[in-house]
Amino acid sequence: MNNIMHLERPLNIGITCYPSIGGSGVIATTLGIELAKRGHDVHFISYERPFRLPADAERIHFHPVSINDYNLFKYPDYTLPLSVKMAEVSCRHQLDILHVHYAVPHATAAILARCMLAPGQQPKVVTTLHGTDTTLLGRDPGYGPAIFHALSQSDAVTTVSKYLLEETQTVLGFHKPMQVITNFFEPNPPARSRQETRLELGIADDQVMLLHSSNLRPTKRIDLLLETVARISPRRSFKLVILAGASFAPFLEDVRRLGLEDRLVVRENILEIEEYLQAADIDLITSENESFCLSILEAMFFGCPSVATRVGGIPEVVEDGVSGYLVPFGDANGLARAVEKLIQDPDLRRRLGENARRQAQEKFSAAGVIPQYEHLYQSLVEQKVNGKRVEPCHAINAERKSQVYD
Ligand code: GMT
Repeated sequence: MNNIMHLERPLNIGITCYPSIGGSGVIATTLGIELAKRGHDVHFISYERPFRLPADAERIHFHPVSINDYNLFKYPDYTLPLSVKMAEVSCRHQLDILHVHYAVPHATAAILARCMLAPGQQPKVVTTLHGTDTTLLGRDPGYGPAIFHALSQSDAVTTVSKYLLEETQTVLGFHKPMQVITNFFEPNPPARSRQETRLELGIADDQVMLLHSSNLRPTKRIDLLLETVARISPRRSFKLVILAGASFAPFLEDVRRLGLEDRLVVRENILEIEEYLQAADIDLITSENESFCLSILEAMFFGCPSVATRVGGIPEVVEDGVSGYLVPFGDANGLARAVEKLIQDPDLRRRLGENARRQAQEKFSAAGVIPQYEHLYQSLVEQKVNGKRVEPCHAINAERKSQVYD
């Protein structure tokens, strides 16, 4: 047990996130791993084990939520079994904090779970907003009011960028205090060398490796990515490696239409991203919107400058002209020219890459960000001890403990 700064005792922390490939799940998983390293007990509650969660880490526990597909339900329900599991885990493991990542449906389930518990058993609920839970679902009349309610009932709300905090105020009209705690990254040492990875990818010594890493969702605008790459010359000077968190098949027709077959290498569902990050020369992101863009940060840690669209929270991560280049969204020519500039000038690439690495370490390292969450948890636990809030509860209480199972 080490490193627990300013905390009187290690905490019992529940974390719920999407276990599939995506930035919010990656952040939640890394946060849990880092908290466990610092001596806290961390309980992940989700329908599957998060994909980057190690099987054997000390003080990390996983509680699966099982979902029954009853005939009466046209659509299987996840929110209720999730809330029951959250309440059970809270009760059995005396959770101090239930930290949910991505509001829908996790924040609503957490509020419901808290209501099922007796006052002394209720964990403090922390909701971290990641992006489309505000920017997309927050605008949907079928979700907006439920998100607003869950945020209002949370004991603390954090956002991953200043941009997302302001969007949450604008889109949801939510004006209670929120705190920006940015995303962070903690790279693992790559298991093989840069040369070995480039060899595997078929990238020649005199070729520049462009990297795009994402879950390929519509907001990532893979159409603009391919349009951009088709405009880069000379063609032989580069290859684009796509680390795809979903099937790339829907984009193959575009690849053929643009004649990019020999410029592209795609790898799907890669877990050891560090091997690829260290081999990359330029990160290329063409998103229509991002609240932060974790994949840019991951590349920055490996001294890789970015060319990206100037949208959402990206300018809080990339400093234009210092650690990369930002281009207005939709401008495929502008994006291609910025990439060409970096391809042609290895010294510039190195300089911007070093700035990127330095800024990533200074602003977005786990060592700097995790204590911000710990301080938040601690202030909430102190409130709990001082008994500031009392809520009705009861469905899951000490008498029902015998029914609790994991
Ligand atoms: O909102 C999403 O599309 C899901 C989410 C994810 O899990 O990939 O992405 C968001 O959260 C990331 C982690 O905080 C941010 O780095 C991404 O910018 C953000 N995506 C959007 O806002 C579109």
